[in-house]
Amino acid sequence: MEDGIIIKGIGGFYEVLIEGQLTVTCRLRGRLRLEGERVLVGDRVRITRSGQEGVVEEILPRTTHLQRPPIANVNQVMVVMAAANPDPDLILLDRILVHAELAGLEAVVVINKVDLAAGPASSLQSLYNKAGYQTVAASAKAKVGLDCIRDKLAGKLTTFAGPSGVGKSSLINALEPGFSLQIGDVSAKLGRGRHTTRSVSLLPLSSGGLIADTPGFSRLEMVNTEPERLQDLFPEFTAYQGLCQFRGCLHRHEPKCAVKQAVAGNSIAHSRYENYLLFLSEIEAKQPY
Ligand SMILES: Nc1nc2c(ncn2[C@@H]2O[C@H](COP(=O)(O)OP(=O)(O)O)[C@@H](O)[C@H]2O)c(=O)[nH]1
Ligand SMILES: [Mg+2]
Ligand SMILES: [Zn+2]
Repeated sequence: MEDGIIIKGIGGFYEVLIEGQLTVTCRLRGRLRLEGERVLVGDRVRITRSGQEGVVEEILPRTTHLQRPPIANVNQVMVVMAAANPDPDLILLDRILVHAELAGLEAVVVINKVDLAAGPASSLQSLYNKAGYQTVAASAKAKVGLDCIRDKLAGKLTTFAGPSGVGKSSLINALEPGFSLQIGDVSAKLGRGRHTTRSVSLLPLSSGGLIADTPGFSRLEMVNTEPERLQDLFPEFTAYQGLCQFRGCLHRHEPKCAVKQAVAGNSIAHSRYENYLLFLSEIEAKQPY
């Protein structure tokens, strides 16, 4: 038997990548079909094969399971914002990062279109470096930062996220000759129907790593978590854990709050703190009492 990873599924057939380069078209062993086992793109599987055709004998345990789009074993998200055109949406960026933290994914913040606005790109980079995230300044157009992105993709299964128009498809296309994701306004070019029926597949990079060809976290409601746990999803807050006067401090109106002091002293970015307060109120509004 050989180990592989499912990169595409169409009508009962699965494309399985083995050794990172060879693709084998597989059916499911009847037993798996009967058990109604749902196979996802990203699943690690054990196959038997003759030549280019094979049979999936076993689905290995999943480490993660992304719901929308459905992908197994994603371990990283690249959150893309543009330095300009469109202007960066820090509320959405922080919201995606909170989802990534809760899902246990590594996150990389990519600031694309650095060719349009180098200054704003570098301020965003330092803001997110300070918050504890890896960042890349990139330009799909000027071919900047692509080696750095390839390095961070190697050995991982990555989903891209971010608003439309920031250059996600352009960046993915620029990474590898042969990739050809649609650039520009997809809903205008294809119409809604066709866009929504498309299934997700994984693109293997010759430099190593797999990329989901549709953005992860497509509908972002605030995560379901306890108000007290939201602070754990802001990595730069953890240094102040236990330093506030009140045990169970939510860092809002409480006096002698170490987090608020850190914000006043610019050790925590104001925008990150403001977004923390926003998400906290959203989570509280969802509580059943
Ligand atoms: N100036 C500039 N424009 C870019 C860059 N990357 C993408 N674009 C343009 O931004 C628009 C949206 O790109 P697209 O890849 O479709 O964005 P997506 O919606 O995030 O997938 C297109 O017109 C691209 O040509 C870049 O690095 N610099
Ligand atoms: Mg796109
Ligand atoms: Zn506090």
